[in-house]
Amino acid sequence: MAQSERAPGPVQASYDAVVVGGGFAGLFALHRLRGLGFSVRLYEAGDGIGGTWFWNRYPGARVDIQSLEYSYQFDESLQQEWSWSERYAPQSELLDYANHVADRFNLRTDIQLNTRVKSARFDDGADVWIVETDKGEVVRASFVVMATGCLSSTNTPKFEGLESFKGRTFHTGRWPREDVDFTGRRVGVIGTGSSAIQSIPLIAAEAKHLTVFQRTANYSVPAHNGPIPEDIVRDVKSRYAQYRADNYNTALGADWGYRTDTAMEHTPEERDAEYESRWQRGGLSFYGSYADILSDPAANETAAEFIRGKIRQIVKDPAIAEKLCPTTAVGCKRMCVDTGYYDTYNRPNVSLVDLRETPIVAITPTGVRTSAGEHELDDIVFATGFDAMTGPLTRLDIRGVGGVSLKDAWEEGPKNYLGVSVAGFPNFFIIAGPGSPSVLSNMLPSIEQNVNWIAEAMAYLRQKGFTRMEAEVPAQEAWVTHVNETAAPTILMTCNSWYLGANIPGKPRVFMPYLGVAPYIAKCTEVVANGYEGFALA
Ligand code: NA7
Repeated sequence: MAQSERAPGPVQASYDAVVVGGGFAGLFALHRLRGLGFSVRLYEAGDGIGGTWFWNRYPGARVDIQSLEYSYQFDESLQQEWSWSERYAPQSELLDYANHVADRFNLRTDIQLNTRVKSARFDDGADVWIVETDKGEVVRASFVVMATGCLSSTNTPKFEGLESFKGRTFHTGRWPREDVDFTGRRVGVIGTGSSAIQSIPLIAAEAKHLTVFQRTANYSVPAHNGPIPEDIVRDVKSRYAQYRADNYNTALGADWGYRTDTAMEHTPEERDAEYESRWQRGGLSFYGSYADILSDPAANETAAEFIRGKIRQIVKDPAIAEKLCPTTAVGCKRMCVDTGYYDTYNRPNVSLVDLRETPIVAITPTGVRTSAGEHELDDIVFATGFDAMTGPLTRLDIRGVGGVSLKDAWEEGPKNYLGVSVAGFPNFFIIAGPGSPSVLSNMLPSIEQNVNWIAEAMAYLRQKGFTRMEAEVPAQEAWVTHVNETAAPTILMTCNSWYLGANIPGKPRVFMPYLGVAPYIAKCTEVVANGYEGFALA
């Protein structure tokens, strides 16, 4: 019998909710649901909590949103008392923060580490889920809450000869816990997304030689990272609740000083002055520069050309600078935030291979062979990203009404209502799922909004004596259409991004996140005000 058809063993425990994943989403879901009196079991595959910040330990890994914003807001004393050492906290500090939160709110008693949820099947007669783990445990839960993250299913392209390589290999998203020493080694980094852009300067500083294999050049803006000035900390903390509320009321959910005027109503000099101020400010505030930056290709091109100008100034070899200049629209792929990325190409021990000119033919026992020849390497770092958004969900065997698997239901792309609920999968909720702002926003506040919404829905069901809640098909279809129609007129549709699933061969090309934090929250609020409009409650 195929594994997916095998009946799970006897049920060993029952909970109100099983939460899958112990990153920031899972931790808050556990806390919030427990606070409402629900019994909860949280399963985490890793041997520690922290999710993204547990797995992504590569050199230079840090958040690309300011830490004062990329942090929980649910507890005023937590946000007042915690202090960040840097404007963009490094991975280790984010992991410390996750562990601090787990201890502070006594979460560990309900967290089971080293346990991967394998399958979840809905028992239609009883309105419960039967959840099975890789440790052979079988538990019953009224609700399943997926906190599996957007970028947790790593992607290692199936290069010919991959297994034959005799040196060390790493994936940025599964970095070893112990320090990796690149001293004296010839290292290859494949990929130039955010993980590569953060790690390349540090690997280059250590390695004998670094070869970067670039398929698509990316836009990166300097982080200008460092300690957060005391007056800024004091100011934000003096009005934290309002600051958070103001950010929720924006398009992308972060404090990026959004202008409401358009780029094209200004002269080139005025635009460049604006972009220069964003460049000096650092980080992703570039997104806020003009209202039409993501919608008008001509406006977008002015920002693109500004950044290309910076690359040409920083990188001394004009041929290398040209290869590093992106040709896609700014923001079509998430912009990167770096410390010394472009300048790294001025080092004598760094070379750049443009895979558009000379594609990878194979990985060999001793390196990477492109159409131009062999690059001998001791180590290969795959900074090749993730099967984003849907991968972490569809790789589990999740079966709803009638035994239909989520993988099959989403064969043509993710379909859900508000990002949180899937028709045919009652009492099954997704945090930061496709169809929600998630990766097109500041993840942590978006996670908190989703968790609060789900927790309140569960409390509502309990209060009303309902045992079942699921998205109705027409509401789901309308939402999927709306998500796509919102992205359609923007530049977000114009490149091969992971937002579109285009980085994974064979994945349907569907725009997954929802563009617009403020309208999303308004819609979620409206749905509740109308008695969970679009949901079937029974
Ligand atoms: P990304 O942003 O998905 O970057 C992956 C990189 O790997 C990107 O440059 C890809 O090029 C490259 N890639 C993927 N497959 C291949 C193959 N087959 N050959 C050559 N190059 C390849 O992942 P990251 O981990 O850097 O960042 C993920 C997010 O984390 C980021 O957006 C931030 O939100 C934080 P491509 O662009 O597809 O041509």
